[in-house]
Amino acid sequence: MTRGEIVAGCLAPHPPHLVYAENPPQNEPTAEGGWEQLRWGYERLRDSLSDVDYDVIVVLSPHWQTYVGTHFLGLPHFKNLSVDPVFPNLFRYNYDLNIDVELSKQICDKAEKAGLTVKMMNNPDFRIDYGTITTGHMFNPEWDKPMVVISSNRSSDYYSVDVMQEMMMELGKATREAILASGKKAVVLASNSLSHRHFTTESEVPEDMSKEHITSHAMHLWDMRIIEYMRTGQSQRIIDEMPEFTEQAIAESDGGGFSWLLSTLDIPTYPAILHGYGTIIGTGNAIVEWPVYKYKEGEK
Ligand code: 2X7
Ligand code: FE2
Repeated sequence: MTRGEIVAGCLAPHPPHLVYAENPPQNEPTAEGGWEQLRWGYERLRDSLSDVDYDVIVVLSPHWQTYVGTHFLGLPHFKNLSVDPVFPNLFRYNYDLNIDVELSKQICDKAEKAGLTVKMMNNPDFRIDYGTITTGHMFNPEWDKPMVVISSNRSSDYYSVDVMQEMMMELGKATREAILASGKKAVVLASNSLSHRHFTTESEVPEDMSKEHITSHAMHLWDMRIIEYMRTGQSQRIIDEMPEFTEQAIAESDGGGFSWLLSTLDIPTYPAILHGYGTIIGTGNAIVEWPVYKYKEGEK
């Protein structure tokens, strides 16, 4: 069997506002646009990968929160209505999602062998979280590729960011090994914002962009620092500073996706492509691609 490959890795944030502003037929509420900088960023990401061949999308979402180990969606098909618990006025999305159960199981088994606590999620009525769906929609609005969906084990809440990161580095290695052994080509997505301090009230018109800005200068400085590391191939510095970043910027990296992503990519030293940056209710969001396909990962 030919060796599998990770063809690209991306930071692909999931504020439901992005889907709301796109007005797709699957979402019930309608908007007058908004958050264009980020939506154009997703357009550039999709365009950048349009000629890259891959079989499966692997995503880790911080809004599927599991406290005992890491879980994997384990049935071939999920179809239902997903409502954002905080923004039901913006996100009521009818999803129809296919899972690559074979690869999910292979990653789950590798992670278990590495000593992590894992579980396949086989409840057909399980409601898929809005993080998975928003990232899934913005990355691939056609929904024409199967996915592997990985939960966020809340070890940063239960222990600390350092413990979370150690576990996510192991999960990243297991994910990578399973993909290479599978013979499949995968894109890996960490679904998370950067700085995550948000406003506590919503403006009357949610898409009123005159109200949108970062919550504080400190959050801006952290976001720019991390973006600069990504753009200059300094992933190890991100890993080293992750505990401080996560705590001081209240960053959504607390869910583990960012550490997991860098680990699946073997801590890349080449520059990532920044496709867009913008704020959503004050949080910082970057759409970033690590173009592994340019570096012939499969031949390593
Ligand atoms: O889940 C989110 C988020 N991460 C950032 C901003 C707004 C809403 O939802
Ligand atoms: Fe979020």
